[in-house]
Amino acid sequence: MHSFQKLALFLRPPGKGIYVVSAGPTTTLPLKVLSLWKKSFSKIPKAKVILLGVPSDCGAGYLRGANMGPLELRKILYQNKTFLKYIKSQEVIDIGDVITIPQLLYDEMLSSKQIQKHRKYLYPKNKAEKLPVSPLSILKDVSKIIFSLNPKAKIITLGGDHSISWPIIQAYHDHFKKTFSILHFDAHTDLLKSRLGIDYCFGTWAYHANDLIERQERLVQVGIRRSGKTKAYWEKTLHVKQFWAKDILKNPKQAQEHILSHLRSLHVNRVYISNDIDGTDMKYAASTGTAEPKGLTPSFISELIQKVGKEFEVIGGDLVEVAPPLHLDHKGEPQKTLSTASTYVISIIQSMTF
Ligand SMILES: [Mn+2]
Repeated sequence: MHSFQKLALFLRPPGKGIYVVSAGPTTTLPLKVLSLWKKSFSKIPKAKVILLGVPSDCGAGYLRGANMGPLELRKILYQNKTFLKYIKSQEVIDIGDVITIPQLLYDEMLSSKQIQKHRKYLYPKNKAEKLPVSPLSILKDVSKIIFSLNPKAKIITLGGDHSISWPIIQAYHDHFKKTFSILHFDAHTDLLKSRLGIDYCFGTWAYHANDLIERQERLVQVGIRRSGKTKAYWEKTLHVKQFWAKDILKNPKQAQEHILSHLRSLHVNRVYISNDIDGTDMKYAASTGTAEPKGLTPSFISELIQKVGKEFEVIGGDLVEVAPPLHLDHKGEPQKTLSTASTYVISIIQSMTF
């Protein structure tokens, strides 16, 4: 099957990726966005940055809602002048959402009989083809298709919970076989090997990514403040590099320099940026599954992303764990979280286009 045919099966219009049976989200994006999407696949070979939504929160903790991230974030982005400039110039194209059956995570969790059942719904005309059915598995294939159509493309993904970073990182690694580091903003380490028997979820993706990039302090975690183990434990046992929030807050400018000089010391030019919104202090972003106080400021994170973009090649990035239905008892939410998150999306796009 041709790449474009596959994309047409794997993707849905922006904000419409959640596979619903009857009632779905009551609001949608402007028709203009949907008509742009129709032409977007043909523009993949020449685009600089490819925006992709993954409305999946099946890999999250017990508070869900990150599956609404791609739709609600785009509502803000498509009103932002800087973002619209990128879209108009076609430097950034929006190829829509990965089709997501909300109860599924990745195909290895399913029996072949069960996979076959889902194929009947997802791909009624192509049900005999061995196509993936779960959001993480589809995302991996979509990433591979994008890299083969355009090896220079940089994918920015709107999550979804943090598990969505794993298939993109894995696809990049498998396709290019090149060394890269990961700049990871988060309140948590996400370094469990497995959680409740699940290998790939919001609490484990970083463990596997760290192994994939061969450790050596190439996984750089920034903003950590809720962990059952110490910084020394993680750094010693898993050879990651961590910058905890409490140390950063003492002198943010100096911390930025320390993080940049660590990245330089790796002698790896390529950086993937994974931005969990809970790395940010909950004052600015409470609409997320595991919001934490005493975190980083949005300006610290945006500035660092931009500085990294000026010095390194940002090969891909994501913004995850934005859960608009959560913590609405916090004043100004979810607007505050969405506006903070949209600033990050634009910073990541800028870092990819310098
Ligand atoms: Mn995370």
